[in-house]
Amino acid sequence: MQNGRTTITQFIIEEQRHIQGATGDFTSLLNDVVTACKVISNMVNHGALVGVLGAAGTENVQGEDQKKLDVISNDVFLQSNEWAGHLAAMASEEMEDIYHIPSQYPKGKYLLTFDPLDGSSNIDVNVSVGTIFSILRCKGDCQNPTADDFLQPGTEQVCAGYALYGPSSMMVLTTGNGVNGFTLDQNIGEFVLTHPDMTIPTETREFAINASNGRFWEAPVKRYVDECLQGDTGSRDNDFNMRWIASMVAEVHRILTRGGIFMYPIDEKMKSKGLQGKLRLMYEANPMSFIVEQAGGMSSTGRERIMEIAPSELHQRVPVILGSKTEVERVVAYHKEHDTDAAA
Ligand code: AHM
Ligand code: MG
Repeated sequence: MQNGRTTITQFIIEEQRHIQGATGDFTSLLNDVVTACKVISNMVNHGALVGVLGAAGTENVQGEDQKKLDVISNDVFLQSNEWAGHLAAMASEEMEDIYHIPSQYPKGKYLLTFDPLDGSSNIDVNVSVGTIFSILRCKGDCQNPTADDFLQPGTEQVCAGYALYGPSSMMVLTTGNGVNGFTLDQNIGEFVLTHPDMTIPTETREFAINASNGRFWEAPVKRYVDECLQGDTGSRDNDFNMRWIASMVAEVHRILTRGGIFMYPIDEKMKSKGLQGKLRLMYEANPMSFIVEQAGGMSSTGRERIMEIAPSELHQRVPVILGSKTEVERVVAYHKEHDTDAAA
């Protein structure tokens, strides 16, 4: 406790006490993840002062230009989590193959996937970015893990979380028992519980989508957005507000705070390139879906629950529609109607 406040360390240890047979392994792993996020937060905060802005001059496995901070954050995550003996392997947006634990360290029973710096197109313009992570159990040979060991549906996640590096740095976590938010107190270097039991309001009048892709959207998405834009002159009888930060962590955090819907749907342009979506299943869509569902929201591709997708590859992409339940249900219903009509 810090002056009557609960630190994230205390919170995690107290949660562990409710789990029969818990060894402290998971608690300790989560502490290392928290440390990595604190280091990244510190670098993001210092920005140009410590020379971390700008392009790295390299591309990641998705063919996207890497920022210096993408590469640095990835290294921080690897170094913070490789040594303690909790992990069998790691996988990241920034690495094509899984990361094997160096032979000098013991291996453990968990798998960690992460996007070390999501929304990194925002770094140089000083807009919020974040880290997303997901923890799975290694169910195969934990001494010799392969990429196949990671290919578990989102329903198997032990824990998911994100760190948001915004006006204040926050950590939001779920272990399947609700969602809790912590704010980094820079003075003591600890995340402190500030947002217990976060829940997403079921109704909302705010949507988030990159409207520049509008001409490529599928009919159900066009229909939903058109109705929002018509406001109180259309069938929704209500005016809607729109936001697009281009940083999924900030977008999801807003939805956890005041409701809303976030969409990065599949569109014709992606299909023509053979892509299944923009966002990645294992370290973006699944952890965010776990958090959103635990906060009473809903998450879907438009056609299926994201967390039930059986992954076929590490860097698989999926359409993402998540947020307040009634709105996501509406978009899913529009997809269903559209697909049924098309089949008929
Ligand atoms: P990144 O992981 O390469 O940063 O990309 C993911 C980000 C999401 O945070 C955000 O929702 C989306 O990409 C923004 O895409 P766009 O630039 O098309 O608006
Ligand atoms: Mg990302």
